[in-house]
Amino acid sequence: MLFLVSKFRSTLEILQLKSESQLGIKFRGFISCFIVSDPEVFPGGRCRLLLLGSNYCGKSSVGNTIMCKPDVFPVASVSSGSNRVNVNEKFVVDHSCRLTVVDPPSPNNMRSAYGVPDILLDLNRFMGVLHPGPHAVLYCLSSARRFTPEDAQAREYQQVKEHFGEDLVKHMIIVFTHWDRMGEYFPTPESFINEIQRVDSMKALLEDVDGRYVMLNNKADWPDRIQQSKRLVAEVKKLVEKSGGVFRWPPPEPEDLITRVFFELSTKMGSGWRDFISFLPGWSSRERMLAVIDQAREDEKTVSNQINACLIVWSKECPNYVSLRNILETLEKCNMRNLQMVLQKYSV
Ligand SMILES: Nc1nc2c(ncn2[C@@H]2O[C@H](COP(=O)(O)OP(=O)(O)OP(=O)(O)O)[C@@H](O)[C@H]2O)c(=O)[nH]1
Ligand SMILES: [Mg+2]
Repeated sequence: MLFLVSKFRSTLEILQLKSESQLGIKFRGFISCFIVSDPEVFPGGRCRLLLLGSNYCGKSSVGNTIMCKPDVFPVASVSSGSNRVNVNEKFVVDHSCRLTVVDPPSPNNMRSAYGVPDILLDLNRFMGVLHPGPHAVLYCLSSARRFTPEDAQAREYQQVKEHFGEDLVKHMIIVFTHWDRMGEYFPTPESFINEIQRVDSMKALLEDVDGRYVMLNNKADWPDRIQQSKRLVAEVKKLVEKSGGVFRWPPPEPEDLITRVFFELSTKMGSGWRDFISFLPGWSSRERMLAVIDQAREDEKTVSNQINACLIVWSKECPNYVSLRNILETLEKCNMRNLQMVLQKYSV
């Protein structure tokens, strides 16, 4: 019976999965959904993880280990690295929860693939999949590479940190891959950690994350990899308990700014406002969005008040989508150039 209930709930959740257009992204990976159970493990029985790290350090392999399954994420070959963001969501029996994992290419690969000036710009679009934010950011480092201050791994870590801000490290666990290769040189993980801490950048990195790290051997046999995965997810759980939440990205806007922006929108927007409300990202379903508009039209006499009422419901229901950037993008979609220009002054 319990099984059926969870299956039914999961089906509803599948129906509620936001469409591509709502998320404003194109999945290049694939999403598969299974049954949700044991909501005690993570709130809602879901755990969202973001993999980050340098080119070819083992991110996708870590993704497979966490999912307890081969080929969930494509592992790079010597000649071809990944240059696209892969997303996978599935119920993992071994963890009794549904895992959503985003596996992007390294910042350097993204730059060459997309040619964007901001190397991490593209990743921002994918953060919506992890809404309302990842429970943990698994920063992967290959333990088999040299650790020097000039090393690309240390440099890219700094870039990522600068991009996402200090809050990121509070939700970060360092995952050292290729532990099978280092085992013969270091009898214990601690001895390895002691050694790499002699490099200042590594010492600083481990201090940043409050000493949270795990060693992974992605070449082990599957029973072993499943055990490693369980240890990793247990670390994530500990982190969530300690940090008390998720890493919110984009960071919430200051409340007064949003109040002023809402005021501008509701007083200056005329016809076409319903399109604008419908294009705002984050609505759980089209039906829900239409119901909010209908309710506002019933309750409020003026268009200005109707817009304001919808915006308030939106900000309550979709707090992680409330950003000036999302509002400007929605105005762009609705061809509301004048209002876009009015609001540009807030995006200093
Ligand atoms: N020996 C060993 N090899 C590993 C381990 N983890 C990953 N590899 C190998 O390292 C190579 C790169 O692994 P990927 O998982 O594709 O690395 P990636 O970071 O996703 O690569 P990009 O997406 O191209 O940046 C592959 O040949 C893997 O088989 C590990 O723990 N031990
Ligand atoms: Mg990869």
